[in-house]
Amino acid sequence: MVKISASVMCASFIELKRDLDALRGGGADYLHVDVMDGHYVPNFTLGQDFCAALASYSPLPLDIHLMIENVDAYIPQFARFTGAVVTIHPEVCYHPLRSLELIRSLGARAGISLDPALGVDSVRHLLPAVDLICVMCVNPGYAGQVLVPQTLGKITEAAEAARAAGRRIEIEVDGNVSWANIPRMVDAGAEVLVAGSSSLFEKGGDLGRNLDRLKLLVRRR
Ligand code: S6P
Ligand code: MG
Repeated sequence: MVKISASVMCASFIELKRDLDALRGGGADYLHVDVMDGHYVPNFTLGQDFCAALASYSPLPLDIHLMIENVDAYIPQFARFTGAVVTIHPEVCYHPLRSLELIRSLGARAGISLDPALGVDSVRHLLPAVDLICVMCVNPGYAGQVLVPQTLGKITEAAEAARAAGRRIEIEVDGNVSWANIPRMVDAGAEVLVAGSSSLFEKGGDLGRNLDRLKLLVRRR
């Protein structure tokens, strides 16, 4: 069953409770939290206090996407949330294996994210320490971008690498997960969809209705 990870940076910050209630009521699987530091990516977003507020209100597990430098210094502040998966960008870590082990040692699941420029081969040796591969279909930093088409093939490659590793590794896609792109992404092997401004939180749409539509769309695949 394909899971929905709702991208909280695309929710209404003013009406956040309303949106969190709709996501819970509608059966979203994760809350995707983008953490950006203005260095690794040219933008700032959500942080550890925001995650703590989410965790204190919503029972949905956090899917924390760290787009930051100096990640080891911050992992303990994010890996402490019950049921969380914490995802890093390996190209910004000196020793990604150590960072992944740190995440797991603190009780969270460990994820690696593949920037559009990063190939699946470059992370193959990390897979024994990985629980989720996040294939980014846009350059990290902003919501509302257009799919980089050559990333679609990487979803299939990542799914094959996960199978070859012989362990349960979830395949997530992040970036321009739109109504039009979802079928291709799921067919390519996506198991977790990060749903943001191009589907679940589309402008003028109703969150509850969009969540129903999303669930129907993935159930049909
Ligand atoms: C991008 C970030 C994503 C966005 C998501 C938004 O750096 O990692 O998680 O929040 O992609 O979705 P959309 O549909 O606007 O691309
Ligand atoms: Mg993200």
